[in-house]
Amino acid sequence: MWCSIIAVFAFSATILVHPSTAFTVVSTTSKSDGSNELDQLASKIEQIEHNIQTIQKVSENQNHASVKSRFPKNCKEIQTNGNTISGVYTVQPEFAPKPFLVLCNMDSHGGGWTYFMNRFNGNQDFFRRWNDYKTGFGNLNDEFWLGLDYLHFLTGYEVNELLIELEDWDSKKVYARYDAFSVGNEGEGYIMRILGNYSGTAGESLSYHGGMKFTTTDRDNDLWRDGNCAVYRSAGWWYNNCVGSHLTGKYIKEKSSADAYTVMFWNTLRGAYNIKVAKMMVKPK
Ligand SMILES: [Ca+2]
Repeated sequence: MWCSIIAVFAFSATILVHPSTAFTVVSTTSKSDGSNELDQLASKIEQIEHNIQTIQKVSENQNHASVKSRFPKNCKEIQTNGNTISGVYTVQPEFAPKPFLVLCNMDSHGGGWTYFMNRFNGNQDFFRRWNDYKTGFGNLNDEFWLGLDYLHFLTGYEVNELLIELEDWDSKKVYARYDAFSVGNEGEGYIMRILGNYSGTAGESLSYHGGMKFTTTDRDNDLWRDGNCAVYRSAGWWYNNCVGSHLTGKYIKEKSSADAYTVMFWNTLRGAYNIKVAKMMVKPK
């Protein structure tokens, strides 16, 4: 207890030398001459907490001010700038700390879509842990998951639309479009905090996952009390209790009769049976 208070005080002393911020001075010397010592300590701690909050705000503002990127924010801006060829580009959303590569779809539904998942051949194993889903995996020229941090930077500060393109093993191609989509940050469990109205030909199979946090085998954020849906269904997803669609599910390279809810499926397309292609993309409204 005392050690921790002393440590906080030491931090406050560091804060006080910051030249550009006006903090209330907090003495680091302690007195032992009265019954109000605890009150004084409480008051000092309160002031220190205020100072810490102030410096965090200053730091945030400085970070935001410094993110003036020369890169487009997303594929829509790339398209607006005159690039109409689908492919890999560099983007930097407004609050992203650094630029990163994305795959842009400039052809479907007006173009300007930024992929965050592309699956069509089973080359990537999607049965992965939290950190892989956070940072991304795969290859932008092949199968990939862009990463939840990037998805948050793309959708967390302006509402996007979501486009899902699917194909089953009879070469039937369908799509699902949602007119609003936003994903929270890691501290929020990458919650799918907004999922708007559906339109399309695939049928509505995602709303069951709206409002859910992301779950992996090593991070159980689902609503299933007795277990972890990621362990049970062998992937990472915005599991509820557990699945209404499962586009990160196991890839089976042939038309299969398997019905184990572990495969890549979209319920209103082929029930819980495996499909061949799944692409997920976002674009600011
Ligand atoms: Ca659970």
